[in-house]
Amino acid sequence: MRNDGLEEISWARAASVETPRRRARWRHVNLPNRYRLIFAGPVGAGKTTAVRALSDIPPVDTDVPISAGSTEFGDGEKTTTTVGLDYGAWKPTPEISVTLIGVPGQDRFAPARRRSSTADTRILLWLRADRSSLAADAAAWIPRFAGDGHRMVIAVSHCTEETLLTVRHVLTQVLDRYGIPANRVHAADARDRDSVMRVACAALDLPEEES
Ligand SMILES: Nc1nc2c(ncn2[C@@H]2O[C@H](COP(=O)(O)OP(=O)(O)OP(=O)(O)O)[C@@H](O)[C@H]2O)c(=O)[nH]1
Ligand SMILES: [Mg+2]
Repeated sequence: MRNDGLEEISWARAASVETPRRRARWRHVNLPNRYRLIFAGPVGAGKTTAVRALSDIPPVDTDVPISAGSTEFGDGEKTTTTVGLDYGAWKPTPEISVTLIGVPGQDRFAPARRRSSTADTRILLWLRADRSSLAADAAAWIPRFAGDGHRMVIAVSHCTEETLLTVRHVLTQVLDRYGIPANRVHAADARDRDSVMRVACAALDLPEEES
């Protein structure tokens, strides 16, 4: 139960049962119907790809060819990098609008990153399971959202469900440091809409009373 006496109900659960009574309950608890979902994380983690996969509209991106060639970031498939913001929009239900904002991974484009602590903001931190810098990347990025750890879900690309336990183990120390539960870390393929939707729903479904 919420401490204000209202029954806690997640929008995801409410949306999955499309009955008028459930919708009335969703309105009753007055959850936000507009969200901003920030896609953050290191270069090549999959932020731009994920925004493209999830957006209902043709997304706006600010990608440019990687000047030194994709091998600069150890990924033969990646030929561009984001210098400004990615921008998309997603409506998980008719009542809810989510603005999707991808930020640049490269530090030299850091001025384009946004910090926000508004109640309607959720953060999807993208990491890569196949990077030896996995824990260091998490340690570098989580504090950039200091005070917003409760609004964050971690999506790990290049990660199978089988390797997820190993990834959570590798991240244990840094997660503990910032009080982020291990079950907030999910495997996700940024190229796959359903996969991105699952982690986006997990982020929107974080308990309201913590926000
Ligand atoms: N094999 C595999 N490839 C993936 C997966 N997720 C993303 N990718 C690929 O990884 C690359 C990610 O590139 P981007 O989406 O540009 O990465 P970004 O995080 O926006 O990078 P910057 O904008 O440079 O910070 C793309 O080539 C994707 O196709 C995954 O789960 N498995
Ligand atoms: Mg990008």
